Amino acid sequence: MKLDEIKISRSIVKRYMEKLLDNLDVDVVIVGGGPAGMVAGYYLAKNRVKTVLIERKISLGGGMWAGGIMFNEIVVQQQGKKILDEFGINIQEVEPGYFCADAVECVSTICSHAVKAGLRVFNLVSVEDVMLHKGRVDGVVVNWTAVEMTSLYVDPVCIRAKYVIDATGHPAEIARLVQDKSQQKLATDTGKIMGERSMDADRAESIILGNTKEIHPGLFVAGMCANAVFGSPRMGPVFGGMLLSGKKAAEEVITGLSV
Ligand code: 48F
Repeated sequence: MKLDEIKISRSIVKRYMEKLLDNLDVDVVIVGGGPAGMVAGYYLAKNRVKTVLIERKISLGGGMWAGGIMFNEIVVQQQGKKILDEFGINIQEVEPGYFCADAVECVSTICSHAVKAGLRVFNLVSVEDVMLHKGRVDGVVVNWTAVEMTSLYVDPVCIRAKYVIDATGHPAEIARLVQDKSQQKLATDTGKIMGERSMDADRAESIILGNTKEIHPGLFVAGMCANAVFGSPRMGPVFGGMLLSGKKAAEEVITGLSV
């Protein structure tokens, strides 16, 4: 068969448009494809929840690719290990209770499982705003990352969702939009983003699941974003909390969808 460039182009445009049209009104939008977002997406999709993940960059994985100081190994504790085991990721116990895994294997395997479970990913797309109706976050406003990078004034499009999960990591971008742009109160002690605190890996990991919750009607926080919003410490390249937080966010959203 002789290849026709126009048929190649038509195939891509047709498939992408079908995906986009089919995912403009969904159950859940996850913003950010780091470890927390990918794991949340996996458990939601596995439970047949119609879920879209929006990632600004070309590839999913966020900070996980880089391990610690670009040494591409991550550490998890016993609890986090259970999630890596579920994905069949190779693990080595380097110190008693400290399990190491190859960061590239982690990202590629979790991403693959999530997509095969049915998670729909739109990469190279950024969330620049939320939809807010009657005091509830009920969707996101998206644009091409290339538009964001060039600062061209191009109007966005919207995706409606019953729940949005902010998994944008340290900057807590979606919570910040809700606080600053929409002047909404968040479910923290101060009603505002309390800010990330300095490194305390043990406390950060022990507190993150408690911080993984709905902080405004319709908006959950997961991963490092959850600690940043609640004024909790960072934990560096130990990733158990990220995985467990993603799983907990999915479980809480599923509970919310069923009531
Ligand atoms: O930063 P990131 O990996 O967040 P995470 O899942 O994991 C944090 C760890 O990597 C590490 C750590 C572990 O102990 O502290 O830092 O909480 O992934 C966040 C992703 O969100 C994307 C960003 O490109 C990254 O891949 N992102 C951020 N803002 C937006 C976004 C946005 N407005 N729209 C789309 N994607």
